Amino acid sequence: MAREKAQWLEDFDALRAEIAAKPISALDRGSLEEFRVRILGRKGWLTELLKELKDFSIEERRELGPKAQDLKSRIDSEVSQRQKQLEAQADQAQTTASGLDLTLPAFRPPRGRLHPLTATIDEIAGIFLQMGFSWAEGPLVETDYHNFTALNIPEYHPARDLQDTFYVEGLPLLLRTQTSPVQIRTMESQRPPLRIICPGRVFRHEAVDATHSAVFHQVEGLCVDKGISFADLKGTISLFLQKLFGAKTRTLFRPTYFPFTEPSADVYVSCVFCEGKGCPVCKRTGWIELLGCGLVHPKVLRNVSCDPESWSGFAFGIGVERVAMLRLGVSDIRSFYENDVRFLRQFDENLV
Ligand code: 2U9
Repeated sequence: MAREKAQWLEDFDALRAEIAAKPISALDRGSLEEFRVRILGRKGWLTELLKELKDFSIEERRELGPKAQDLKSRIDSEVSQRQKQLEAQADQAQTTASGLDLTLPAFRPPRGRLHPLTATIDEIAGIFLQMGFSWAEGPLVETDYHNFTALNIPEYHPARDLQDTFYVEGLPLLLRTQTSPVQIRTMESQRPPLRIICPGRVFRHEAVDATHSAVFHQVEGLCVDKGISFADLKGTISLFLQKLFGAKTRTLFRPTYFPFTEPSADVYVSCVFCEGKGCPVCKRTGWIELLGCGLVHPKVLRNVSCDPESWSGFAFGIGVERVAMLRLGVSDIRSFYENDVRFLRQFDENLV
């Protein structure tokens, strides 16, 4: 046994000497793999030495075991370290050979932006949200009741005519012609006081031209509370228009007729281009018509079980495309829907 131990130690020292003479960190790819198999493989030098330990006495195993294990873990770690180092060197060499320069600055990704109509909706809505209104939404496909009847639009009203409304074939449904049904639905589920704005898409069977589109956008608003008067409506709308077009903007309320409001008004702003002096945009009148509004008709309040003796409210509606066209100097409404990036890119600075 003593001779075997001497033999074991001789082999062990020879292995250590080999590593000392040619460190693992200096081996190339081929000789590293050859070394790994020869030393650590199933029939490898060190593997055999470790296997042989079982034939030694307990004392000898205590003496030789830790020596062999120490050397094995040192070799294991040095081999894998060298493998990683060689792989990294090979990657680097491949990158250099391919001419790829990883130090070059990256391409700047193209920046997205909001569509000018979305940005206009957000701006209009933002002003009302600041005043305490909440954003409400509803379905695009509506019932005749929510779109017309509840809003006091009588059966014979021309807005119901096939020429103005898209009806869903075979169903008692239609594409909403205004966002007012959202207000009706909100009042059906919520008791006043309430202040909501309803931005969204609406549909009208229109002949399309530079100022008309069969699909367009509105922001409508509704405020219902105790003691709401025309003064609240004028104050809210005037402040809104000043925030949208600047503090110098003057407003003009001219009586008109809507079935859902009484009294009703068309609202004009002093021309943003000539400040009211008269120019081609305002057709030399100094005023631009921008929105409609009024006090909610008592019949409409009754339709949503709201007693007009206790509650009153004002409502308004504004066309988003019209505001965007005026502010951005767009002369053809169709440009908003064509998705031509040359058109859309013009508004990078203005809107986002
Ligand atoms: C309820 C009661 C009343 C909404 C209103 C207008 C006046 C109006 C137009 C503006 C330009 C439509 O896009 S447009 O062509 N809208 O003039 N809309 S008052 O009145 C309501 C709404 C809901 C319950």
